[in-house]
Amino acid sequence: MLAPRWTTSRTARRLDGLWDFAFDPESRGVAEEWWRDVLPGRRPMPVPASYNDLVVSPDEREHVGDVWYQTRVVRPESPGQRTVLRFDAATHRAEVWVDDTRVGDHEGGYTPFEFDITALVAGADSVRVTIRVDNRLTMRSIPPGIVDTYDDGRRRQRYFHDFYNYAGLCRSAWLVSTPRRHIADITVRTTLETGCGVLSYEIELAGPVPDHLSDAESRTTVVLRDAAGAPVAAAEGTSGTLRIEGARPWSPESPYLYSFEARHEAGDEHDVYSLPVGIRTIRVDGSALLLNGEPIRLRGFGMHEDAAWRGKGHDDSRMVRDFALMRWIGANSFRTSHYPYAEEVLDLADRLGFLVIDEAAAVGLNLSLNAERVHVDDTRTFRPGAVDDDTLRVHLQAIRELVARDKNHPSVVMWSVANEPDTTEAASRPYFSALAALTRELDDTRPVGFANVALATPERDHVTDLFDVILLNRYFGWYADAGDLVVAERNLEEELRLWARKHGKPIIVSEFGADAIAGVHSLPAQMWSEEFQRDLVATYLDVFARVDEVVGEHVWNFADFATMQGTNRVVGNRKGVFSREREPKAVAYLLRDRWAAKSPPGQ
Ligand code: BDP
Repeated sequence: MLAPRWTTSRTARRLDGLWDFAFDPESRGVAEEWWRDVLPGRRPMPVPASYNDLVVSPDEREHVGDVWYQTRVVRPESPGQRTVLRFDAATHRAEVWVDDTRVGDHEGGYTPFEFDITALVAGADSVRVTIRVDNRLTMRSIPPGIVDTYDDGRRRQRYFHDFYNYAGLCRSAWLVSTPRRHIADITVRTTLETGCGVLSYEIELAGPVPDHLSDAESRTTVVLRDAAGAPVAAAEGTSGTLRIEGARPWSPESPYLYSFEARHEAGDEHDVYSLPVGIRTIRVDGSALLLNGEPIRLRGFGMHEDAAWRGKGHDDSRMVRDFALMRWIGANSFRTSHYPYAEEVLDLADRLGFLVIDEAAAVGLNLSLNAERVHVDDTRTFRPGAVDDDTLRVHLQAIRELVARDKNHPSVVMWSVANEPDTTEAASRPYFSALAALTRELDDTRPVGFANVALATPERDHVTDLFDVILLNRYFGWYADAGDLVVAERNLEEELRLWARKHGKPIIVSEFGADAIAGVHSLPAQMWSEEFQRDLVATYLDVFARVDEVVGEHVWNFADFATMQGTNRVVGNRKGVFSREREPKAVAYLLRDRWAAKSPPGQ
């Protein structure tokens, strides 16, 4: 799915700003057809932003169910073109109307969706756009959750993951116009042969072919330009291969981007779309991970889209600060834990040379892990009524949408299909076989993995052999061996060596860390202090340096973040190397000492 871009044939207008907004605590909006008029009790709400921290009533913050957004959109400048209404995300599902017409719906809170509204905007100066956004998580959503309804009708949302269920229109909305016959999708794949970059492409066209058009009058051409805009290769046709002699490969040291320009001409009409492209390869060889044929080591973080007030609302300022801090500390990589991030984040990762593990929003497929927090009588996860074939269908669709959106980003070097599922259950195997098979079918150029939970040790796990890399989330010294770094060090090393022996695949420790309240100090180091967090991270890095199969270290987490309230969280999760305000804790200086010397020059 192509990101909205202005080109000579297209416009892409952000509809961001203050929209009208209303809570619908009694779920009356659909029956009362709220899309037909101004929203009852409307109030202003910014887009993009999560609404939760912008309200002051606890009931509204913890609202479970529908909210409604509405705005008026002036019709596009270019009549006669195709007009598309697009949402970069609506968390977690949405239904959309233009004036009185329902245009469609979408499931899943972190991937884009769009509707062709050409017929609805023709002839009108402006239209009313209304969107119902539902934040409920159920056993049929990704991520899963449970909604309880009390006798008085109040609802409570429970979920199995450790970040706050921020909701709403957290990313941009767009009005896009394109020619009717248009470029609907582009897929590029790159390889490197000695001294030569090879780029294969496929272009999907859609829309009506103008009347009486001969084949000769309809043509598709592509040009690859270097960073200075000079053409370096060209071809004709909707699919083909470009060879680029002396190509500059994309890497963290040199994130060189070409521009792939596709042009389709159909009689008098033409459509142009331009895509940044990095030429690189990524593959697993034994227990090594190779970028452009050379072993690469990932240094960085699991992260969250999270900040005060905006919640998960995309914010270029926060994003730029986050990347600046990652560069300062010497990181070259991050995981989009635990959902696809705004595509702007991947665009910037492409430009700055970060290696991204791109994760589907399948976090919390594990009913036993949080049993004390989210009680369920039967803690088996993979069974009818819990995570079952219906959940799998939603999960597979989430992966289709993830790959469709992100397949062309050079920064994306790996897919993660889930975080901490209960793979100790034999019943998880068919479920994970289906995920691995689909992901490979959609994209055979990137390794596929999932983040393994501590309880699914090499002896107990049922699925790791289905994947290319081993991603491990480990908390020795914190949830296990609490406070004892001597024992933690031993247990960590022993387990890593077991994984290495059993599978002979690259290992990325995709989470490790400790909570530290910024400003709390202790000597000798004790849990929750900045010193303990620093010492625990140092211990892990020492172990990783001794185990050859470890090719990646992602500290949990980049910054403190909001979670559900509870006795094990002190106003959120405090495992950030940076505070929620993005200021460094002591561990940040340790990481900078260990990492920055290894990071690319100029970063
Ligand atoms: C892991 C989860 C992550 C949590 C982290 C923690 O993958 O989402 O935030 O532990 O407990 O289980 O801090």
